[in-house]
Amino acid sequence: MPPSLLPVITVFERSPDRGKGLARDMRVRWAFEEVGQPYEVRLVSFSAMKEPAHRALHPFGQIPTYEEGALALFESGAIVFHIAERHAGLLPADPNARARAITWMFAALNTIEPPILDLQTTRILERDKSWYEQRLPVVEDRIRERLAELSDRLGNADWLDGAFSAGDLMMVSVLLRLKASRLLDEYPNLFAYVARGEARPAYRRAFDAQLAIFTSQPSTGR
Ligand code: GTB
Repeated sequence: MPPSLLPVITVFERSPDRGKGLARDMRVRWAFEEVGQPYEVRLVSFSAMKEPAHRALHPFGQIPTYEEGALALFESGAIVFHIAERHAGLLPADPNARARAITWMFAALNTIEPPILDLQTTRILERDKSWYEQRLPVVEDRIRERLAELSDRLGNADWLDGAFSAGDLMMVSVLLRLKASRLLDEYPNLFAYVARGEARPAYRRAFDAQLAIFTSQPSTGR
């Protein structure tokens, strides 16, 4: 096949979340949709992800990756940042406001996402441990601490720093993982913030595109 003229991202051939939009290609799709950049997807299986051809793109054998011409990127944060830098719409023109929006991207990935991932790891991998019931509330309280701080900062604002930016895109993407846990419900302004993100037409288009992959596949009986 000739190389694509459009950016190409890799996504799960069969996402374990069954189309709930929780895999990290979702934030990249959303960024493309916000800036109006068409893109293509290449589906990869779990086994193909660990093959040398995919590892040449992604050293850790994961999705998403991004390819455009001679450029290959991995890490959803770096990919969203790249898209936001190359197109108008996700980062403010004012240098200070731009730096603050980028700061929120880092805050989402480095400060808010880690305790949320910790909760998921605990729930999935540690459920059978004797100390699971003691550990779970500790992990949840660590998340609550961060959510309370974020909630205080957001206050009554629609977005974290003025107009919607890549910082909000990343923060909403990270918080969405909490939807199933009900932790988000404890912070009504954060709950509404996430709902505002999900209501954006660009988010809806991205969500529908990833869901279409799941619904177009024959049922595996899972
Ligand atoms: N830091 C990297 C980034 O931000 O891009 C992390 C990339 C990553 O964890 N990718 C995951 C992956 O490829 C998919 S998103 N995993 C396969 C592997 O490591 O072998 C993580 C994910 C997986 C499943 C669900 N789910 O089922 O809900 C949600 C999110």
